[in-house]
This record gives sequence, C-alpha cells and structure tokens, in this order.
Amino acid sequence: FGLLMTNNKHIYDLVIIGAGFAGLYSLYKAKLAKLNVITVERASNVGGTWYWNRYPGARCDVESMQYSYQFSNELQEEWEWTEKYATQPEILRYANHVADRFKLRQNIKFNTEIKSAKFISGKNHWELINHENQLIETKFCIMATGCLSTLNKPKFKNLKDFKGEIYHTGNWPHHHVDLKDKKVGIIGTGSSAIQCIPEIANEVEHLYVFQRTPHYTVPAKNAPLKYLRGKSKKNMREPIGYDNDLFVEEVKYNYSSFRLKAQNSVAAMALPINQQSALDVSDKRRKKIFEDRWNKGGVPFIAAFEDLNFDRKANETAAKFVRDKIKSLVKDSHVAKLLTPDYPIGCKRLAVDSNYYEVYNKSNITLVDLKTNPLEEFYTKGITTSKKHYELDVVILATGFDAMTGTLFNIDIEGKNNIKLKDKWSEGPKNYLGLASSGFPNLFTISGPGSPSVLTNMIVSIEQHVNWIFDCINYMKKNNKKLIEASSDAEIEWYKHNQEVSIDHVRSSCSSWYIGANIKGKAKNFMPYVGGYSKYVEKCNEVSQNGYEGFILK
Ligand code: N01
Repeated sequence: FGLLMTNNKHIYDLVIIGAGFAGLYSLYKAKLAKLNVITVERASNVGGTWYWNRYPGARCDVESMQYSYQFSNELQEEWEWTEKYATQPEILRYANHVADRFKLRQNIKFNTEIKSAKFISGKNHWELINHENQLIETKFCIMATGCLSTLNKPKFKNLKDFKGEIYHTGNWPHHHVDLKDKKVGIIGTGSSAIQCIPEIANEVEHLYVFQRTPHYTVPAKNAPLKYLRGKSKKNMREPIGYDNDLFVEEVKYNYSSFRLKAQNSVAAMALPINQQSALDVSDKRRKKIFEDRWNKGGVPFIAAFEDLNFDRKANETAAKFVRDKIKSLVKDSHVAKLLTPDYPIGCKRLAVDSNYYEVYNKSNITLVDLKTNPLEEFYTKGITTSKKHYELDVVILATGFDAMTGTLFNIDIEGKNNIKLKDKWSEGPKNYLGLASSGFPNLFTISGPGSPSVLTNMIVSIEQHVNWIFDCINYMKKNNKKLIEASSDAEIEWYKHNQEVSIDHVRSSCSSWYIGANIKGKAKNFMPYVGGYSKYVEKCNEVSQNGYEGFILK
C-alpha cells in the first residue's frame, strides 16, 4: 500500500470495493479500459457471497448454465458445470478460474476492509480509509459490495452465555465443522436453512429447527449435466430442457440465443413462462401443469402461469398446490401444518430444495414452532423457549442478512456537503436506477437498491450494470467530463416509480427482507426494482442514449 499514501499523491482512476462476481467483472472492464485501478476485498480470496456462504448444502438455485458470465465466449465455452444446480465449492472454483484466467489478482488487495469513503469537493475525488487507517484516493468508486453481505445476527437474550459452538450460515468457517452425533439447533427457515437442514440431518444426533415463519420451497430435481465428449454435434436444436441428454451441448451451441431469452425476460433468466392465466384453465389442467413443473423442479414452478405474481386468486392456486404437497410429503399432520405457509407464494423468495419437506419424516428432527413457543433466551447449555429448554452442542443462525443497504451503511460514506449516505437513505434508499445517488458524485453501486438485482439472475444483472458504468466512464472521457452525479429529481421519480410497481406485486404481500422487515429500525420500503429486468434495461439504455438523462455531468 506504500503507493497509496497521500504524500505520494497517488490517485487511482478507480477503486472497486469487493471481489465477488460484480467486483471481478468491474476489474476486468477497468483493465480493458486501461484505468489505473485497484480492487479491495475484505476476504482473503475472490468469490464474494460464495466465499462466505459455505454452509453444508449451499448451492445456487439459478441453473448453472445461466448463472455464469457471458462477457467471454471462450470462458462460457470452456467452463464445464457438472450439475444442473452448482454447489458452492464449484461456483467458488469458477470465480477463482475467472480471476486467474483474466489475470485479475494482481490488482486485488485482499484482507482489506474499507471503513470510510469521503468525497472531497475541492479536489473532486474520494478519500477511502481502510482498516489500518491507510488512505486511498480515487476519482471513481464502484461499490461491488453485494446485496447479502452483512449478516443479520438477532440480539438473542444471553446469547453470550451459551457454551457450545455458534455458526452463521452466511459466515461459515473454512475448516470442517464436525456435527456428527451432536445436538444441533438451527434458527431460521429461509433459503439458506432449507438447503442446510436436509444435508446436516443425516449427520447430527438430533436437529431442532426453530421456525418463526414457514417458507415455500419447491424441489430442485438436481441432476448431473451430460456432455457429448467429441461426438457429432449435428442436428443441434434450441435447448429444450434438462431431461434431454443434449441439453448442455445445445445451450453451448446456441448460447447467444439462450442468453438473449434471459436478456428479454423479467428475471434475467431463460424461463419457460406459460402465457396462460391460472384462472383460464380447468382445475384438472391447472393441477397437471403445476404437477409437471413440480416434477421438473426449480424456480420455473412460479412461471407455470403468467399471472401468479400479480393476481391473488391465481397465486392462491399455486400456493394451495404446494400446501397440498406439504400435506402429502410430511407424515406427521401436525408438523405438516406448522410447515405450511399462509401467505402468497413468491412473496418471500421461493426456495429450491433437495428433500426439505421429506426430511421432517426422520426421527432425529424436531420442528419447534416459535410462534406458539417463542424463543426467550439462550443459557449455558442451549436455548430456552416459553415452553421448554433445548440442550444443544451447536447453534446455527440461518437468520439472513441486513440486505441491500447493510454493507453500504457499514462503510461510513460521506458525499458532498458532509451528507452521509446512511442519513440520506434513513427513510429508504433513493438511488437513481439503483446505480447512483445524488450528492455522491462518481460513486456507483452495482446491483444497488433501486435495481432489479436480487429479483433476477444476479450475474446477468451485474454484467449489465458494469457495462453501463464503463460506457458512462468512456462517455465522460470522450466529452471531457470529470464528475457525474444523479439529479435529485430523477432519483425521487425513480424511487416513486419503484414503489408504485411494487404495490400490486406479490413480493409486497408479506413481510420480508425485500422491504427491510427483518431488521429492527430499518426503513420499510421496497428496495429492489420489481418492474422487471428487460424494462429496467430499456430505461438504462434510454438514459445513456439521451446523454445520461437524469444525471448531472460536469
Ligand atoms: O435468510 P432469510 P436466508 N428469531 O432472511 C428467521 C439468498 N440465498 O439466508 O421469516 C427467529 O430468507 C426468519 O424468520 P421470519 C436468497 O435471496 C440464495 O435464508 O423473519 N427466527 C427466516 O426464517 C435468500 O432470500 C441462495 O419470521 C428469525 C430466517 O431466519 C437470501 O439469500 C441460498 C429471527 C432468515 O431467512 C436470504 O436467505 C441461500 C429471530 N430473531 C440464500 N430473525 C441460493 O441461490 C430471523 N429469523 C441458493
């Protein structure tokens, strides 16, 4: 870091914070643009979310053929995913491969946490301070800090008294955690817990699942991917599905059209959306369509009909189908009832599982309903609820994240006129296109609040954001502009639009981390843009084509 000291007056063109998928691609683009760039990363390696979330059973529930970069044809041709849904170790290998293949590591400073970022108006640059109080100066900042990168650790009473082991799914140790023959408690039943529970249930002596709200989940129907290995690629067609042995080869053969489908979609994913309304078909036909989707597995379930996200009656047909499945899969009817959600399906993020409901038929698993039996406190040997003491060797917190704004607020970001981002966004994040906030010039957020981000296939959204930002930086260079800042009018209009489109959407119909409901004191408004990925991209392109409409360039 010698070079970064103020005395040397070394000012970077760009500092990227984070070396996950957003940070890696930003760095690739910055090097291509020959910018003087450095990436800082608090972890000791690349991977972001996939570096930290290494709990047993962690996988991506976006299909691997889609959850990957498309900026390099060679990369997407050469990389071979082994399963329909890639495991965390495989995705982490991919991130490392990308870092090595594109020689990105030399520009990454690992084990480095940025504590504050302050815009110095007189100098038109940012001053960042790292955990060792070193100063880093830069003209531009890219916050590639992730949407789910600050843990939600509820303040359970007397947690510190517990003498056993405690882990959080979002910060799982890198060493092997031995759960064999131990009494384990897991708090939370969101996507992380739903992946983790079936995996550890086989190993532990007894597993206690502390559930506050049941979550909808559909089976992944994960499977190995097949490759032709040199056989003839004649008669390749449009890729039609995983049950077809040629699927991977067909995707690779037609990658651009496969990617285009995702680009033109709501969730940046090539999903087979049935354009019918769930209410326009007979009960028998509807059930058959849901059954087929259930059997094929994964998030396409929610695309079984085009109106499941908007029409509550249509949504109820899908919710009822899953509720009936729970009843048929879980033998103990009381447990089945506790596992059954009563809110619309797809409000909280639909989880994708491998034997989640079935695992409750095992004799070494107990579901503890925190609604009727609230968690009161920890004690030296475990957890006390209103009805009982649970003696535990290990507690796993699967309690999620302070999503979307948590990490940005943890960095003390101060813009023009000494305004802190945390104060400016105290009633909700005002962030034009999810990319930039007024008063914070030359600072971009990747998949920030106000962008589709977590409602989409993240890597596709990340690439779109990064491409847009680098086109913008290029435009500034060509037009001799030094500063870009969102206008306050444009960001307020975008914020209002974002709230409006969310009103009738199923995602607003319950309490979830999308609206900050999981964090005490957090502003309650819809954070990601729910108007759809392709519409969002249209707007971004319109803005840039009109000379960065809604931004002030100086
Ligand atoms: O976190 P969550 P997550 N007492 O916030 C409970 C992504 N992801 O880590 O619903 C008791 O969803 C809370 O209960 P309730 C994905 O976007 C992706 O599971 O608030 N319980 C809930 O059950 C996902 O949405 C993938 O009542 C408490 C759970 O903890 C996001 O990450 C895999 C509590 C938290 O669920 C977050 O998922 C995994 C308390 N005080 C995750 N506080 C893949 O792509 C919270 N809870 C594969």
